[in-house]
Amino acid sequence: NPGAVKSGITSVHVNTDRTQIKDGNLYSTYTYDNATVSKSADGKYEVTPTSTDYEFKVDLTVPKTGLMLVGLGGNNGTTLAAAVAANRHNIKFNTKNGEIEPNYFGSVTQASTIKLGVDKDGKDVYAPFSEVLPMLHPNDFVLGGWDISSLNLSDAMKRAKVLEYDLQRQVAKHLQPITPMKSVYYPDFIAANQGERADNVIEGTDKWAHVEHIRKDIREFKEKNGLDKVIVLWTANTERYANLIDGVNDTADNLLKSIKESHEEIAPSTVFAVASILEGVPYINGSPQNTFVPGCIELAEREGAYIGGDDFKSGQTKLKSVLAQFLVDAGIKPLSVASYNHLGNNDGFNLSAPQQFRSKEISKASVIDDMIESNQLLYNDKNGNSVDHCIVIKYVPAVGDSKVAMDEYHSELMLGGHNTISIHNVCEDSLLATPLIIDLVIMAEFLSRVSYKKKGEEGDFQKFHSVLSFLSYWLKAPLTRPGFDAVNGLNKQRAALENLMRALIGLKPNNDMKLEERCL
Ligand code: NAI
Ligand code: DG6
Repeated sequence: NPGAVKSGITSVHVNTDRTQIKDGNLYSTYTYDNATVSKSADGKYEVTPTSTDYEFKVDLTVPKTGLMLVGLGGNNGTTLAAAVAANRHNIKFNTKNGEIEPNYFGSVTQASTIKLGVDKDGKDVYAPFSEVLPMLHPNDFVLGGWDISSLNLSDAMKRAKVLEYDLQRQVAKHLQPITPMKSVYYPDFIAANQGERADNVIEGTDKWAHVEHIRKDIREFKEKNGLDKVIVLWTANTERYANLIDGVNDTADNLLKSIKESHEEIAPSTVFAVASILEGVPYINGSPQNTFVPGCIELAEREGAYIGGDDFKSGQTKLKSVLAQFLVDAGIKPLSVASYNHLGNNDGFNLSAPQQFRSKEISKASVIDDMIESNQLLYNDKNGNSVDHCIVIKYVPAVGDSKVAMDEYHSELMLGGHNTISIHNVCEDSLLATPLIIDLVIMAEFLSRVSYKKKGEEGDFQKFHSVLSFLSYWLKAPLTRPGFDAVNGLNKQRAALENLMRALIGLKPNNDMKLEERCL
């Protein structure tokens, strides 16, 4: 059957002549329907439907993949290591509420479903996200990485104070043998209060030597573990923004030159990004700083390497990217969004310094920009075209990893009325963020196995653009291909992912018109 996606590979089998399996690859044809629109001065819309035929190719072989975390010994790094150990070894643990079985709740790829279609009675049928096409499983991650703190992962997990004691006790033996490699530390980029844990740093001040050092670490890790692929992900402290300076970090060549001159505006995270790009390894930024200066994006494009960022979208901002979208799409006009946070983990300690807070403030604030722009009936020159958006983060050690987020959405209703929504959200920070790391890695690896060509065009299949904006769902300030705007709304981000998966197995975009019910 030419439409067989599974072939013993996944449990989803599509009966279609739009797909074909050949030489370990799944080929599909897909018609991308859209419309180009122009708006005339008198407010009329001229809409022209467009259709482009694509061919997609998915390499069905899931490679043995290494995940190298920068910030391995932090709260997210150790929580990820413990979650993988618990799931891999099926470690059950006791809490005051009884026994808990390990799982990956909070991960889209591991714990959510995709609608495939309807059954014979018109009822929706869903399949696990991970069953649509062959994907990496987190239990198979080969984990390693770097930290400026030398603690082994078992002791680092205890320091993080995230996990239940009985779980810590049982996973300790799996984490204890893992010790982070020495890392790049330029004290000026993270809060001064982090200095006390920096006992595991690469010597010297030659930044190009640091790039070479990290490249060697990646190569050796790959070789030692017999890996087909490596993905590097930054989950280290939030850095301050690097100043964007013409001639320093504006182009790929200038960036490389500046690293060779050990310029002071080259951040550790950019050293890691450049090392990964030069090794052809995908690099994902889970923090808000501007690692991807223009020269770094250009370098990734030039080398054909994948990058994704910025800043995990875990709790408060994820909710904002649903709620603000809902309000604007409902024709209700948010006038102000005031977002307060307090947290007591090391991330909060680092963010208590003004420059690091500023990086976070920028990424948290950008999330409603595209929603405002989508509705000119609510936002315009006459009635006001901005939202008072206020971000506050305070360090309160007592609450530890249980970040408290309080949000107030104050909106304008019909005839001068007002609606105020107040939200109090306690996010167990690292337990929310860690599944995002899992998804980002699994999807980055998956996307790197997809290629396409426009139907009828000569030449080989091409890879997606270097900036993997399909990852936006998990990121607060999605990095986009230069010249394109970010999509922040969570539902749109999710729809893009689902529809891509569907396209690859020969299905059209999701359709919720429910004509089975509504037409006789
Ligand atoms: P953490 O402070 O517990 O861990 C960060 C780790 O990075 C520490 O172990 C630190 O020693 C290490 N580190 C700092 N500079 C380094 C360098 N140059 N090289 C290698 N290691 C370095 O922080 P956590 O909670 O794990 O968060 C990590 C990052 O993820 C932070 O930037 C945070 O803002 C970001 N983030 C976290 C979210 C969450 O919900 N936990 C959500 C969104 C973003
Ligand atoms: C305080 O805001 C600490 C941050 O690192 C957040 O925990 C993180 O950025 C997650 O933010 P959000 O807004 O997605 O919950």
